[in-house]
Amino acid sequence: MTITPVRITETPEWKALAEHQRSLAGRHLRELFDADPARGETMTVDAADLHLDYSKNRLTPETVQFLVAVAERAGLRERIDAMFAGEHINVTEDRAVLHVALRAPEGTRITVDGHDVVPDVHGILAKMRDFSRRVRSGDWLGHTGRRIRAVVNIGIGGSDLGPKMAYEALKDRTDRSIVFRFVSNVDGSDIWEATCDLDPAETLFVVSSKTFTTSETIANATTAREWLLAGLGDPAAVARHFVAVSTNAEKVQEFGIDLGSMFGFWDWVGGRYSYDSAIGLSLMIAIGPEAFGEMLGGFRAIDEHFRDTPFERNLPALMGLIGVWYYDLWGAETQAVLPYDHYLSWFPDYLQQLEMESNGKSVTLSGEPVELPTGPVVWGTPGTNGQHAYYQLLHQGTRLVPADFIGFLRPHHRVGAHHDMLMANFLAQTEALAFGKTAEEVEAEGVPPAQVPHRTFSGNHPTNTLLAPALTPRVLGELVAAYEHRVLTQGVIWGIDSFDQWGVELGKALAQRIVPELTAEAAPELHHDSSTNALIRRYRAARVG
Ligand code: G6Q
Repeated sequence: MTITPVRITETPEWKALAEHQRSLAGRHLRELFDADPARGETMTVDAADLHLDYSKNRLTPETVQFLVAVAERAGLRERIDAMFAGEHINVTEDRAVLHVALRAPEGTRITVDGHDVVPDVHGILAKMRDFSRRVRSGDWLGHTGRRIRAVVNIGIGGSDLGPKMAYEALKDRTDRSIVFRFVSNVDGSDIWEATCDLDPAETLFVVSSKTFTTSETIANATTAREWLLAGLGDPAAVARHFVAVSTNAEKVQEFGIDLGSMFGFWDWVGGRYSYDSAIGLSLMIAIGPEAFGEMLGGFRAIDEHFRDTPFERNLPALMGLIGVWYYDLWGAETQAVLPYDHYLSWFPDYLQQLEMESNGKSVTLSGEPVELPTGPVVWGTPGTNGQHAYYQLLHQGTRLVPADFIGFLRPHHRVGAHHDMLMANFLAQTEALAFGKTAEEVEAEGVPPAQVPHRTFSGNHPTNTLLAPALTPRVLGELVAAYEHRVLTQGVIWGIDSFDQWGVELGKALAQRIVPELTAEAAPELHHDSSTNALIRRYRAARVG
């Protein structure tokens, strides 16, 4: 498929948006709220269980019209339709992009190159459900007849961050009689820590790798197999203690895992868009098939909202467009994501990959340099910890940092008054960021004049507030889908391929070349730059062989 991206900055829609931005540049959020006291109620949008309040942003209803015009001009509607139709919108890899098919209900028809993929999706889901139930109920036993008490997911990048984030997010729904661990790093400390207190007779490894060639994952899986065999002593044990999630049956078999224990998926699922595929197998074992199904329902609700709702009221599209507004017209370089739920501690890391690997691109679909700054640096940690660490910069620093605040009406646990305190902080922060505290207000408090500048808060710091009833499996699915579609929205405006990741290749290739240079008996001839050569020599001199 050839997609010729629109040179968006040359369009009248973009020029009108830029002109409009100049007219708003000097206006403070205080003025915008004074001018329209209802904006806190009107500048909101609901999608399934998600409520987005975008009123504390440097924009007016007119801004939304300008942004929507840009989205339409960039072809967002057509690209959404092409994605749902299974067209090869991942142009550089010539692949369909169909994570939406992973949550399509049975009976829907979504074709890729003429083949309906929905029955395949449901076939694998049924196999996952059956296996998860067997492990959870104790029907699936280890080689020596013992129950499985530990599940270790081995994967990296998209085959790790999604299941790990979702496992943490839904921890209160997990089966506490089984320990879950996630190993990704090729640093041996990771697999060591994950296995050092486990009993091989009760441990199940889920090797998750789309390609089954990723060196970190294969190294960790090989070490795990050695650990298992050292403990159980019988190669036949692998069949009860290893399952694979992959698209590469040949490599899975080569590793020694029976195809009956392989859970497949497809090349039209990108790694960072894959945890609702079989890559979520360890998550399904943890939370159970019913909760996993609820989560898929949440994804689906936002997919349908994104596909069917006009952009003015389309939550993921608006989030995407508001991001473009700040990164490209106000010079913001980062995006903070600040969840006020302890269980979402891995959510910013997960989004980091989703957004930065997808939209960290500098050429367009047709290979031209991009016209605008693309994906921001995404970062964050759960509140309120951040408040006592880096929020100082958000309140009084010199940088513009748009922030998404994510909160929930109901807590997981009734632990004293904690939830009220948490949510009071959540609400106070966006209020303080938007409205600040003027020098006059500070003076009126009797603060000595020399201290007034230090204790003044300029305000005018933009935030989105995302509120949902509670962090349930369904709501997690909704949240993730909203961010997935935010990414597509921005990628379309920038005219880039949000679904490839060529940027990770160079480092991988160089590492392959360097491994033998570190391990060779005789000092190898080195042909790197002088810095890399010297560092290799230093490592070799101290290497523990
Ligand atoms: C994600 C990327 C990348 C990938 C890992 C693991 O979109 O493609 O993070 O998920 O490199 O790849 P495998 O699943 O093939 O091991």
